Amino acid sequence: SSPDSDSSKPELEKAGLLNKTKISEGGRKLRKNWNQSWVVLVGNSLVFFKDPKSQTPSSWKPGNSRPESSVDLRGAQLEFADCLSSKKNVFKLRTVTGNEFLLQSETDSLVREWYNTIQGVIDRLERE
Ligand code: I3P
Repeated sequence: SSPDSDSSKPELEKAGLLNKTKISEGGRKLRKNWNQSWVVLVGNSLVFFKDPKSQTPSSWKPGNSRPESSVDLRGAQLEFADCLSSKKNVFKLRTVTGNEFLLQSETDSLVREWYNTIQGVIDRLERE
């Protein structure tokens, strides 16, 4: 292992439940399909898992659950986007590849925390 193996170990920044829908794929608009997602911010990525509560108790165990998808935050853009939904507390995440996601929760403070934490990672990656 390298001397800097500590700094190369992805850091878990945040994890929790958010409502999520993908609205574009490579710049092409998609039909919304809101679902609750278990969201994990680790290293340079935002990783989405299916909502554990929507699965049978035996099928979901931490660590043996495969991500549904994963987003590289390098060069990504965030903006609050209440105008893009009838829901409140919505923000949009756009990747360099032109994929766009809306993320939302009924809890204002939780959404602000997620927004700020993700923006912090985007800013860190820009400085690297
Ligand atoms: C969509 C669904 C979404 C809604 C979307 C509707 O209808 O109601 O929840 O987005 O609004 O088109 P359908 O189920 O028939 O696809 P919001 O909840 O974010 O408002 P939109 O078309 O104005 O984006």
